[in-house]
Amino acid sequence: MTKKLVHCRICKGKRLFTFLNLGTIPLPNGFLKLEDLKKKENKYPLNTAYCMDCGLVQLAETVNPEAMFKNYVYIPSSSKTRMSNFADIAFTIRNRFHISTESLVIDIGSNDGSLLSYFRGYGIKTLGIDPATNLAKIAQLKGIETINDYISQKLAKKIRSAKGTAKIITATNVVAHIQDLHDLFNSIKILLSDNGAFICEFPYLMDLIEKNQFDTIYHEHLSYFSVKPLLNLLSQVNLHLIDIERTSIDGGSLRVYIGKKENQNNNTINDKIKDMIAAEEKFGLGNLSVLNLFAKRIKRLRRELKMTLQKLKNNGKTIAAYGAAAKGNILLNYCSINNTLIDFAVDSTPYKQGLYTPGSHIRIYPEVEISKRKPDYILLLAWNFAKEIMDKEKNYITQGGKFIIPVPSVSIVP
Ligand code: DWN
Repeated sequence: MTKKLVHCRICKGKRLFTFLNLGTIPLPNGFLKLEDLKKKENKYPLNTAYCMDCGLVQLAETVNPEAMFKNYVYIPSSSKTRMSNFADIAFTIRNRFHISTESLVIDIGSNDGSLLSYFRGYGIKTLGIDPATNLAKIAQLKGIETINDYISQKLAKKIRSAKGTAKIITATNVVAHIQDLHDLFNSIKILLSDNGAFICEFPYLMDLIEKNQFDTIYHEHLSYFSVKPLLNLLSQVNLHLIDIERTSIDGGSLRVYIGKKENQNNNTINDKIKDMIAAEEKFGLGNLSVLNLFAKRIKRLRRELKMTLQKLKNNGKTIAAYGAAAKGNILLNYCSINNTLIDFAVDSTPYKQGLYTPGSHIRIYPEVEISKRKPDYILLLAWNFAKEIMDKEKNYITQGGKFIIPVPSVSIVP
C-alpha cells in the first residue's frame, strides 16, 4: 500500500538518514462515518528522513495520492486567518507584478477556488487545477473554472495550447504534497510566461524543528523544505528565485517567488538567500544531532501531553478538542489520545461535522457545541489558528474555560 523511498526526491542521493518515526497512523483526513467505526482502519507508516547529500527532509514511505486527494474534506474557507492570507497573496501579486485583467492566473491545488476568488474579485482571468472531484465541483459552482486533475507536463501542454501561458501561477501548501518535484517544476516552465512568476507557499522546516511542529509531518506532506535544497531543485530545472519571504501562516512558512529569468535586482536577493542559508546553518539544520534532539523533544512532548490529559480526566474534568485538523489527527494518534480522554471535537468545516476522527474515533460537532456543553478544557488541535479561535471563544474563557496548547510545549491558558 505504501512505496518506499529509494532515493532523495530532489538530488537522487541515497544517503537517507531516518530521524523520526511517528509509527503507523491512519490517513490524517480519513474521517469516519458512524458505520465505519467497527471496521478495520488502514494505517500507514510515518518515517521522516533527511537527505545527507542535499538536505531535503522527506517522508520515507509514500501513500498513493488517489487514496488521499480524490475526495478531500479540507477547505481553506474554514479559517478567516487563512482567507486573509489568500487576500494578502492576491493583493501583493497584483501590485508587484502589475497584473492586468487580460493576464491569466493559474492556481495549482486550487481546492474550492478560495484563493482564485480574490483574483476574480480584481477582474483577472483565472484557472484552477485540483484532483479532488468534490472540491473542483464546488469551485465550478462558484464560477471558478477548474480542471479536475493532477498537474503534469501533459496537462500543462494541453492548457497552454488552449489558453496560452499564465502570467502568474500559485500553489499554496501544494509543493510539499507532490511526489515528482521535477515534473511539477517542468510543468510550471511550460505554463509560465517568460516574464511571469510562480508563487508558492509551504511550511518552513526551520520553524517546524524549532517549534516542535511534529504534527505537520504526515502522509500528505512528502517534502519539508529549507532554502538550500529548494535552490538545488530550482537550478536543476533552470528556474530562478525572484524573492523569498518568511510568513507567519501555519506556524511559519516560506513564500517563494520563482521566475524563468534571473532577477534584475540580483544583489538584494542574493544577500537575502545568503542570510537565510547562514541562519539555517547556524541553527544546525544540516546537523544530525539537531534532528535527533528534535525527535527526543517530540517523544517527551508526547509523554507530557498524555499525562496532562490523563490527570485532568482522573480528576473528573471534561475535555473537548478544537479543530479536527489533519495535523490534529496525527497528534492524537501519535500520542495515543482517543475518545476515552476527549469527550468530543468541534470543527467549523461542514464536511467534517457528524464524522469521527481517524484512529481516535472522537465525534465532530459544529463549534456551537462548546457553548452548549462547556467543557472544562479544550485541547487546541488547530494551534496555528490559536488567536482566531481564542478570540472567537472569548465567552468560554471568561466563564473559566481553559485551552491546552500542545506545541511548541504543552501549556494551559489562560
Ligand atoms: O497542507 C495542508 C493544510 C494547508 O491544510 C493539508 N495537507 C491539509 C490541511 O491541514 P490541516 O487540516 O491541519 O489544516 P488547518 O487549516 O490547520 O486546519 C484547521 C482546522 O480547524 C480546520 O478543520 C478548520 C478548523 N477550524 C475551526 O474549526 N474553527 C479553524 C478555525 C480557524 C476555526 O475558527
